[in-house]
Amino acid sequence: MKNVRIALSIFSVVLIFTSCNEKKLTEVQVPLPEEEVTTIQLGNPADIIANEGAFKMMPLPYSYDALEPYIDAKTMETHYSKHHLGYINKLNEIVSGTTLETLTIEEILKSLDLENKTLRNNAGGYYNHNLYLSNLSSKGGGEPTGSLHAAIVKDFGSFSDFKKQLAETANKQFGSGWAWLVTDKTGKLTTVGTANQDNPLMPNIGVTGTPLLALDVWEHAYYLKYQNKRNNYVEAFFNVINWKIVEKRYDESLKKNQPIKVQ
Ligand code: MN3
Repeated sequence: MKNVRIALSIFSVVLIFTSCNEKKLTEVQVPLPEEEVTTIQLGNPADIIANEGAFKMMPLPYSYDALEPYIDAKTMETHYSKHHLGYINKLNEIVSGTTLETLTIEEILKSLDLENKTLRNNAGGYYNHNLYLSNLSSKGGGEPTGSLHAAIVKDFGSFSDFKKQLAETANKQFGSGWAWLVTDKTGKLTTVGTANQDNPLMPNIGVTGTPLLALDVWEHAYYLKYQNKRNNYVEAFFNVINWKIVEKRYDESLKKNQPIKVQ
């Protein structure tokens, strides 16, 4: 028993000694996990070149991130450098060595045989994206001026009624397609929708007119940022419309058709 007591005493002394010699703990800051890196490496639109052929890439008149926050940079990059490039390359393949090579894209579309599905999709895709991409600007939005504004008020009632109508056309387009502002030969404006890569220049698709403004409602145009909320993308689109270009297109169409003067 005595031995046990001695052993316990020695043990206690050792414990006290050990605890006295323990290094004093100091409080340290545990670093928080680093914030997720959100910087995306973007390419340069000027590096995107179509394969040799009759049709070339339209230079993008702004950077991929210019339309943020309304249209995100990654969507713009994929749209221009993958989808648009794909349509041009296929179109060049189709027209290569044929009489179509010498025609403008508008001439190809106006004389299109709808049964020629590959040409229909790729000629449409090329033309539609040129119009859509050139319709946009970081300094866009607001309302048009001049004869286009007067025509919008005359034909829709007001700019806000026009906006509502184009948004409705875009939102009700089932599946992939486009919403358009078009003018007829008299200068009258309407909005129309088309499926897939069809457009109002194609014969016998049920809508006609000279396209002035194109709104891409394929999922690839908005899904990364807006997922299923197409209406939010459509609403955002109005903030980046380059009305100067649309006005110019409208005035040119008036001259070409010598229409009734729009008051
Ligand atoms: Mn598209």
